[in-house]
Amino acid sequence: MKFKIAIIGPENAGKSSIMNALFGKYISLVSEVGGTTKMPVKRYWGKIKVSRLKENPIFAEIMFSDLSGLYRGNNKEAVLSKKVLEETYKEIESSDMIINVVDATQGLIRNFEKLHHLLKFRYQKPIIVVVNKYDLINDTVAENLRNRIRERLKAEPIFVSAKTGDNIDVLIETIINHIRKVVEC
Ligand SMILES: Nc1nc2c(ncn2[C@@H]2O[C@H](COP(=O)(O)OP(=O)(O)OP(=O)(O)O)[C@@H](O)[C@H]2O)c(=O)[nH]1
Ligand SMILES: [Mg+2]
Repeated sequence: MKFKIAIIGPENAGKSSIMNALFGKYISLVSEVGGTTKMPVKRYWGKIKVSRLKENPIFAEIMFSDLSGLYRGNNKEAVLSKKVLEETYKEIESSDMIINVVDATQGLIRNFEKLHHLLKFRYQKPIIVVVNKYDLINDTVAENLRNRIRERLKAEPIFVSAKTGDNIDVLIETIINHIRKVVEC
């Protein structure tokens, strides 16, 4: 079975950097300028065994899709061209799971709070919340952000740094556990 994971988040949050960290190689263009990723960058990651039955093994073939930043800060104006926006939404809709990336230096953005709820409740998408750029914030800011995400999104965030590689192993483990849970139920 195929299993597609979409990486969403605001412009410049480090979505492509996370994609590259997950693959351990430079797949998706990274730059300090917002709006770098245009069309979805889709790659096959690998397969994992999702059924424990020896006589009937089932494998999930995992694809990641790194998407364009949907918003710039709290700006509600569309920052994408119609074609890019359509492709981005198509990817989100057809995905089996979402990674919602929060930029640690920006905090939780209202637009993404709404999108998170829409995807979770209307589209029934399992979502992993990742706070990136962990290396740029101190413990107090991290604790406040963790509490805010728990309260607003009812989710337990994973703090990572795509730049230093900090906690990317935890993210990979969480992704795999989530896939097993989604597939098994
Ligand atoms: N300090 C730090 N910088 C990071 C981290 N992750 C990404 N960056 C930097 O943040 C900037 C944006 O990174 P990208 O990976 O291109 O971000 P993106 O979300 O894909 O951006 P768009 O495609 O433009 O929406 C780059 O300058 C990265 O080097 C991180 O964990 N820590
Ligand atoms: Mg990008």
